[in-house]
Amino acid sequence: MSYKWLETASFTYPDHIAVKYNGETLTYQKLYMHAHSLGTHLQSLKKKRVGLYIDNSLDSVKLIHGLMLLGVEMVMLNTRLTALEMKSQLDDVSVDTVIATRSLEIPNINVIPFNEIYALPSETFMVNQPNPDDVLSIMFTSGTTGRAKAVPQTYRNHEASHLNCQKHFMYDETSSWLMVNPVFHISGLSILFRTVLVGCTLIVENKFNPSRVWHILEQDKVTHTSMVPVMLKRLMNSNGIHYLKGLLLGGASTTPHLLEQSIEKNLPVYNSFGMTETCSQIVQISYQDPKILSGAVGNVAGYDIKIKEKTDELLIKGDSVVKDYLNADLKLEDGYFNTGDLATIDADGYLYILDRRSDLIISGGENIYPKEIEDAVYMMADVNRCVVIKKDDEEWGSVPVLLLEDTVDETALLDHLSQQLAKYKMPREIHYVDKILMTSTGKISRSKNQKMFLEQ
Ligand code: S0N
Ligand code: MG
Ligand code: MG
Ligand code: MG
Repeated sequence: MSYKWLETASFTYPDHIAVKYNGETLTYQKLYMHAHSLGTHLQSLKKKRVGLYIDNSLDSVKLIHGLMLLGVEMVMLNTRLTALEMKSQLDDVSVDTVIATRSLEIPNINVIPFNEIYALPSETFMVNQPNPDDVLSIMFTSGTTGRAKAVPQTYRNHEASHLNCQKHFMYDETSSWLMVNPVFHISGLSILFRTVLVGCTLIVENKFNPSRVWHILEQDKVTHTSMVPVMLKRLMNSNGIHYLKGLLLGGASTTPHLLEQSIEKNLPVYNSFGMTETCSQIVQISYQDPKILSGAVGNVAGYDIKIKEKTDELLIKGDSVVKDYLNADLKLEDGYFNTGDLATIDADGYLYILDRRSDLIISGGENIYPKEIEDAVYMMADVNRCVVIKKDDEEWGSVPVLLLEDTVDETALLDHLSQQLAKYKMPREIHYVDKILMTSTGKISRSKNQKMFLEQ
């Protein structure tokens, strides 16, 4: 089995449209030529680990394929992060070079603007022949400690994830898949790989504008797409014609109401569960299965998925599951990856996520770990005790709220936090409390404070 995915597609389907962006299209043959040409100018990066600061665009698709021809490990940066957050991630995986499709400045990082690549000296080269366990992409997912964990996703992981997805979500060389999720998340990047692996069309969109999305769905006769619930919710506020065979929903929990509403609009929604560590969805459930409305995210028959006794934590094993983190230990339990999420499996094998891990806030599909915010707050000299909890939010699902014992200069605090944290991580509310509640062992208790906040 060859892992030269673009080369294979360009031989098998040279004239198929590989990618469409903003009215521009490239066939697989042309995409290969573009990727190869970029590769000739990027010889100095061969087999290296390089950061990518890219938006959803044609250039980004060419670039990713070009770097794959060179065997580069791509560190995907979330473009919403601050320069400080990116710098700490890059340092953690020893990266000093970033290619950017838009302007970027990070201290002590060599930034190569995409547009300047063609001016670099060019050399012919042998296209890389990847091994299954070579790392293809690295994504960060925040951890309990507040420090983001680097997740190395291999060729085998991505391929296994695609094969699993295809079984349920039936796409083939005639399909066209609209990518509205950021390419730096696995929700987006997985689509880039799924489409090249079957030789179908990838349609790229950079902003989630509902009326524009409806327009593309109709005009390009899109057959497949992926969304997080906040996107689908926005889509519900307008109408349009579509030819969709599947709309893959994931990244955050959803409500029966949104599912019902979408199904009423004839949208073929598949709810799913997946993570960065599982290289996207691992289980999914079709709109045609009545259990979708009861909150099931899939059936575990045929999967190595189980629930840990006593703790109810969801354990997963499989070829799409990554083996370790680059900067932390991934604890395998009996060969299973412990997701930390609480789940249950019913008598018919349907999986329900009861609660995401208690310290995780998912806002519009972006993961936020309270510890990251608390660490940033503690950098202010006049804060002795604080805790970040979550609050339900009509628009984003949930958002962070900061509880403080001490009175602080809020303007200074917010100014400081905005240097440290991406905008979506900024506390939406700040509350002063008499006492931040502690555990019996004298640590700040997130759950007790969460409960107190809800009851007040
Ligand atoms: C929902 C999105 C598109 C919202 O962004 P939008 O509308 O572009 O906002 P902006 O115009 O840029 O900014 C407006 C204001 O809103 C703030 N903001 C933006 N995003 C958020 C947010 N998420 N939370 C809170 N605030 C946000 C901005 O800061 C700005 O503020 P002001 O006005 O003050 O300047 C965008 O958030 C988005 O793209 N979200 C989705 C991200 C995503 O894809 N997450 C999934 C991650 N999970 C996984 O990848 C694993 C699961 C998975 O693989 C999967 C997931 C979904 C579907 C399929 C799969 C699969 O298995 O394949
Ligand atoms: Mg993440
Ligand atoms: Mg945006
Ligand atoms: Mg490790």
